[in-house]
This record gives sequence, C-alpha cells and structure tokens, in this order.
Amino acid sequence: MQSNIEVFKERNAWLQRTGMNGPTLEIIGAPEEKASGAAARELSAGLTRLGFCGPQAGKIILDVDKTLPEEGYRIGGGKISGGSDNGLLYGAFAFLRELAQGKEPFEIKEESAPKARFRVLNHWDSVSGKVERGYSGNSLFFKDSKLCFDESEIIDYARLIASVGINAICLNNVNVPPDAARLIFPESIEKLKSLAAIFRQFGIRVAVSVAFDSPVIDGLDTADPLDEAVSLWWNERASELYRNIPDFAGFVVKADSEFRGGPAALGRTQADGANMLARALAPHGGTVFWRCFIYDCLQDWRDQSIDRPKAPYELFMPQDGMFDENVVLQIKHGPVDFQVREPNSPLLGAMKHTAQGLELQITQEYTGQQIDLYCLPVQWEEILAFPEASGGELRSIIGSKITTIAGVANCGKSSNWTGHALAQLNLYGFGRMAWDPSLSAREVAGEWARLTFGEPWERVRDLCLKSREAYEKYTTPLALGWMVNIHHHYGPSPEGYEFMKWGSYHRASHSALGVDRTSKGTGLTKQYNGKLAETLDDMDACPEELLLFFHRVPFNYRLKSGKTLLQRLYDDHFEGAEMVEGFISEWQALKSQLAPEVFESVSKKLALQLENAKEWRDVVNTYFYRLTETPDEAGRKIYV
Ligand code: GCV
Repeated sequence: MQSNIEVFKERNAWLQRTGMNGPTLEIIGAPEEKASGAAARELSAGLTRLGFCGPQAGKIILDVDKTLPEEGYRIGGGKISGGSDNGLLYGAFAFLRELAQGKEPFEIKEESAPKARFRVLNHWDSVSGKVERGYSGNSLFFKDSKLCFDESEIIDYARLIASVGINAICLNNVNVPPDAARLIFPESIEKLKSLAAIFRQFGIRVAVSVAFDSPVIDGLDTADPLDEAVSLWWNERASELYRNIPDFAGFVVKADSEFRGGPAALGRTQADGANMLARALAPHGGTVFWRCFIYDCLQDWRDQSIDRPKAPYELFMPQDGMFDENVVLQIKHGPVDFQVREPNSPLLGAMKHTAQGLELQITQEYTGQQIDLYCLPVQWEEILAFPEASGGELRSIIGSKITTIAGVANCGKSSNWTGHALAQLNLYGFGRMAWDPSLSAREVAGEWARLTFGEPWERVRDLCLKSREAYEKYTTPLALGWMVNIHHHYGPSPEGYEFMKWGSYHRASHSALGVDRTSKGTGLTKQYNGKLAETLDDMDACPEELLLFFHRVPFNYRLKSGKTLLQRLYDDHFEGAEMVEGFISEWQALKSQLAPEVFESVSKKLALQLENAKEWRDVVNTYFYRLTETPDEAGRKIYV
C-alpha cells in the first residue's frame, strides 16, 4: 500500500487545492493510558498530514471507556473513546479515515468493534529474504537466513496494517525448512523481541510458523507429540519466548501437508499434535493456528477413488471436540486452493466444538500475481455470504465458531508495498472486511479509492470492482480452475496439472468437462448441509458459477441463458479480454487526475494484463475447439 504518509500527502495537496483546510485540533489524551499515547501520537501525526491547519480551533478528547468491547471504539461530539488502549488506537485511525474522506471532525459519529478475535496477516516470507508466492519484492523481515529489518520501514508497515484493524502477524512462511525453524531457538530471540516491540506499539501481536519436527532439528530423536521429552522441549521454547515477548500470539503450523512432517507421519492424530503445542502455549495465553490444508499430494491421476477437495473434511470432522481451547483450525476458504472460484470449504462451520479460522489469500497466487488487476474483496464478499454448515451466511458465525480471519500477505519491499498500486486495495479490503465482515466490496473499494485518489475515486473504484469478473472470464469460468502453468501458476496451460500428482484435474474430453462430485460421483456434495447438498447435487439447480466444480457437464448442455456450455466458454474468454481493453481506455482517461508515477506503473501492468488475457483466451479457446471441433457461433477468431 502507498504508505499512509503518501496517502496523507496526496490528500493534503487535494485539500489545499480545494481550499478545504480544516480547524486546528488540539488532542486531549488520557495520560495514564499507555496507548492513548499511541492514539494521540497517530492522531496528531495524521491530522498534520491531512492539513488541519486552518484558523478555527477545536478539541478532540481521547479516553478509555471500559464499558466498550476491548478493541471497540466510539466516536462522537469531539470525543474518541476506546474499550482499551488498542480500541482507542483503532478509534483514532477510524476518525482519520472519516476525516480524510471529507467529513467534518465534529460530525463524525461511529461506534464499532471487531467480531473476530484474531485478524492476522500470514507472511509466507522465507528466511532467505524471498517470499513464497510473493509479488512485491523481498521480505520486510528476513535476509540471508536471519531476521533483518529496517526499523522505520517496520514502523510504517505496522501503522499501515493497524490502521485497517490487523492485530496479529505471522512473520514467516508456513513451509518451515530447518534454517527457518531456528527462529524460535535462543539465537533468534533478541531480534524477534525487538521486532515484536515495534508491532506492539500498534496493538499487533507477533506469531511465527514452526516446523513440527523442530525438536529433531535441535537434536532430539523424535518429534512424537506423545513423547515427554518432546513436550518438555516445546514447553521450554514457549517459556523462553514469553519471557521475552509476553504478548507473543502463538504458532502457525502446516503439518502433514505437502511434504512437511506432522503427527500423522508418526502415527498420531492431528489433535495429538496440535494439543501438545497448545499445552506449551496455554499457560502464557498463546494460540496454535493449525492449518487444515492437508491432502494427498502424491495422488495417482488414474485413481478416481480419491478426490482432493474431500480431504480436509474427512480428516478433521471426526476429530471435532478433541482440540484444546487454544487451538484454532485454520481452513482455506475453498476446499482446494485459492482458485478464482470455489465453493466454500464444507468444514467451515461444520465443526461444533472447535474454534475455526478462515484463511484467505491476499497475495495473488492464482489471481494474476499483482500483474493483473484483481479486486479480491469482490470474491471475499461472496465467500462471506456463502452458506456455512448450519445454513446461515458464513459471516454470521464470525465471532462465534470462527474466531480468526487470516490472510496470506501481499506485501514486500516494493516501492509501494504491494507491487501493483491497485493491489493495495486488497490489503486495505482484507483488514476492513476482517474487522467488519458485513462490509461490501463496493464500500471498502470506495473508501480506499477515496483515501488514495481523491477526486476520481468513483471511477477507480468501479474499474477495480469489475476486475474479478474479467479475470474469471478470460481464465477459468464456471469454477473450472487449475488450467494454470505448473509451479509458478501464472498464464494458461490447460493440461498442466492434468496428469500430475496434486489431485487437481478437469478431465476434459471431446464431449464433456469437469469432475462429477455429486452423490453419484465422488460424493463431495454430501459434506455440505442438507439443503445446500441437494442444490449442489442437481446440475440444473447448482449455482451456475460453480457448475464445473461439482458436475461433469456435456459441452452441448444448455445453460440458463440458452447457450451451450461450449459457447459460454468461448464467449467468456472473448469478453474477458475485451474487458481488459476497456480497463486500459478507462485508465487512460484518468491520466490528468493521477500522480504520474501511479498512472505510468498501472498503465504498464494493464498492458501486461492484456497480453495475459489474450494468451488465456486463445490457448483455452483453441484447446476446447480442438477437443470438440465445434466452431464459435459468432465466427470469432479461434486458432486451430
Ligand atoms: C506455502 C499452495 C501454494 C504453496 C503454499 C501452499 C500452502 O500449494 O502453491 O506455495 O505453500 O499452498 O498453502 O501451504
């Protein structure tokens, strides 16, 4: 994201141009509260940057009101109250957000509190300094196998993410090789402590990803969670961490997944593994975020008895109720892997006795890699509205069954934090929607565009909001998924994953496409709640946008529009690429209203996006044409 400073500078210039200088505001803090110090500091800096330097005088009172929820705040009549120091800080940021959108200081009235206890960024930063699936430059935290950071950059980053409501951060990749496992060993603690101290000033707790086999890396002969020496090892590590970092958030764990060690490999259950770590953290108030992204990644494509999206539910449902209270099962939003379109994971909300976390991906691994414009909040809004196990919208169980919303971070050392200037919207939107899951994509995109661009905000917002639809059309519509190039996941390769071991197939033939996951097929639909299961099971009733996820569909099947499936696929690919041409014209038209460097950098990205869209269009259309030998009804160019 553009740093707040840049945003405020632009805003300031805009205020100057429009003659909207506000009153000078005096901040009256509650000195006994340590973060009313932080709130006052941020408020004062923010007000200065916003250009509140006009003639009238006014007072803003900050106070802590313990009757409010701990992280909540109330703003009204020139007063900002917070349920705690952190609540007050969020109140200060909210006040600035409203001011920067043009509200009068004494008219701002707002009361808010987050539902999810943890709103976490998961960095996939490797200790080498590279970022797995990172498209924004190198890591902010690591270099040459060590923690290594620029203090002032971390302060800006902490401010940036706290200002949208993030309250925890996991610093390193969930894939933890031996050098990264050493992050919790004594030699790293001092550096970890100083990094945590910076984040603490902004109400953010630090977590790390740990390797389940860390004790073995340290010389023990097993990592068996039921072995006493192993528990003792973890207890000691936890005690030392908390002696130095009393508000340490806990451990994120990828175990028994994609070649990582874990309890199953030692003949133990997931609960055995998670609880052993949880018991080490519990006396100190820490949490284990145990990932459910577990499936057979060495599947034989010939073996149709295995269906990858069924795996997390099959493994974890039988263990519901076996996890300790301070374990959060972190579940990817879809049952496969962050595709452009998936149904929600059937596990979300299904477990009745286990705290759950929703894992989203802010970094654009399968969604354009911060080259293509892709507004993720549009997708998140759909995910939050998707029925959870007991039938309500997923957002209705955030704060109860779902205690955590985690987002795989999209930031790095690039000049504008996110590589693509408009990908800042995804970070902003993640924080805002994790704080308040009832916010719509339109609302958060509107806020962000106003704060970032001033005058042309509506046109930037509308452009961004269309980007998800365009990307879905020119890549894999109707939840087809997985036609990407292998390993790096950018650009088309229709059969790239088709005969691989990763369990991600579409099984296209000359007459049909998709996997039958109904009760007559692999049975995935049976993992959903009764009414939804019935809808998904029926090809005619299944929401069309999910059709190819659940059904094997003949190319000549008629969709609701009357089009055949094949024609719809052709049309979408042509339309998606045309939409990108439209984005380029819309962006060009904004030139005079945008900062030149932002205009230029986004223009370059859009040109690359158009190339990508055309490549997808032509490769996928040719692929289906060659299989079916059926031409496009509109006679458009398909390479044969
Ligand atoms: C961090 C996918 C990604 C991997 C990632 C993994 C995960 O497989 O391609 O890069 O590893 O998901 O979420 O653990």
